Amino acid sequence: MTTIEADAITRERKIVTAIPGPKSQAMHERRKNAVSNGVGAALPVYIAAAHDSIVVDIDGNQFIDMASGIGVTTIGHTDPAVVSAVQNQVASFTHTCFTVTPYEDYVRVAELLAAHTPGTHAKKAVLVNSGAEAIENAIKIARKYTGKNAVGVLDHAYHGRTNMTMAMNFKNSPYATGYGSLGTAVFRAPSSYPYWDGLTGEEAAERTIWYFEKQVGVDDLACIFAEPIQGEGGFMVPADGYLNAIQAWCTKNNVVFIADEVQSGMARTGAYFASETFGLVPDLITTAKGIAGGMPLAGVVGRAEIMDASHPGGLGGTFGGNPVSCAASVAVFEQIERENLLAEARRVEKTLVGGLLELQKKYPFIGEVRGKGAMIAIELVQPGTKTSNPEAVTKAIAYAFQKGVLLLNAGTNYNVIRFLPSVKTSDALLLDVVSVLDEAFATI
Ligand code: PLZ
Repeated sequence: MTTIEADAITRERKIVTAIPGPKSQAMHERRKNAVSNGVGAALPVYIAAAHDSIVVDIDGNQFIDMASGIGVTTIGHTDPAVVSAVQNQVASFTHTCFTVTPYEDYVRVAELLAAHTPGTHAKKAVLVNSGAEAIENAIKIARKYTGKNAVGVLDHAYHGRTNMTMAMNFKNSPYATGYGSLGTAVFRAPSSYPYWDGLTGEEAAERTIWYFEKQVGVDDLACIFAEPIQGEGGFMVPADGYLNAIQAWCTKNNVVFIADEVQSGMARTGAYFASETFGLVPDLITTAKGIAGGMPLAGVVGRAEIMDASHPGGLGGTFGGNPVSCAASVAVFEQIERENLLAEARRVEKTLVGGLLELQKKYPFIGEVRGKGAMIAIELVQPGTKTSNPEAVTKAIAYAFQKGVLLLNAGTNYNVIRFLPSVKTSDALLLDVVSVLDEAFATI
């Protein structure tokens, strides 16, 4: 293994070999003999080190990271406070299982989640290992509380790859194809996609509610999941009032309103949770990704009476709320306050959206620039239409990769380029990314 110290990494992209370089190519060959073909490889350069917004591969190439491991390293790679919290905790103890012999940092993370999610009501939390596991638990919690079974989800949603969450994703392919029978009692309704449907929030909510009323009915519907800003679906910001109307309908009908903030949460959108930016107070929030600075941690947090409907022993697991992950998470919360990172996310939005709107004037295939904070996307279309242009997305991402920028696609039609930088990415690096995209688009 190559070791590179964080302070040896300069704040720039730097390409010194072909991409992927010879060492990465050799590693990829080795991988093919050892790692399941089912595991994807979007940008196959093998990583040696990372700091802030720069990732270094084993060939010595430096990339500006607009992916952040799919929106995880929100406060930057190897943040010194996170590194030292993890190092101290590893040296102290790494595991006891919280349901056997507990420890303070699990409790501290639950307190911090309660304090930083919308609403002043009493809240409680459970910690688990992954976003999908948080969703699975939120379903159990909502079913137990309401005594009802059905789960409502929205078009373009992504909730995970476990048995139940596979059934909740909008796209069957690639997530569920051939994997057998899916979790049951999942019902799907159209969402709010202003660029496509042109509906007001009120109109879109009326349509969503009509679907749930007709397909399920409030007597059977336990909960509705909504990503406040959809992640894999393409960063659609719903029309004003849409989510609020759904939430109000849920409250009236004893349906648990669950905000899946796995991708949109933890300072990403300029608030701790994106729900806050819409004036939403979800009954439950599922959280993961950015919550622990890259350490695996996820959770469900919400109304105490809903969380407490579960009997002792009904929730939990061996690794849930691992002490090292919890120590990292406490450090992330502290860094957000200390370094004023909610404001930094809003700065990222200003710089990135400003740059992308300039590109939109030049390139007629940029249909829409959208998002909040450091969760920004552009939807690419055939000029003069709203027809998806996945070829342009693929080309631009491949070009940027060659030049030292890591970008991910999104969108049901793979029609979106998304930007998920660390909120601490400098304006200079963000504008450099925009200039690389400018070059990329010029070739299309
Ligand atoms: N809910 C809203 O964004 C994870 C993974 C996509 P896990 N999305 C990124 C991929 O290609 O693997 C996600 C999400 C939302 C749930 C999940 C699932 O979280 O931690 O990946 O299980």
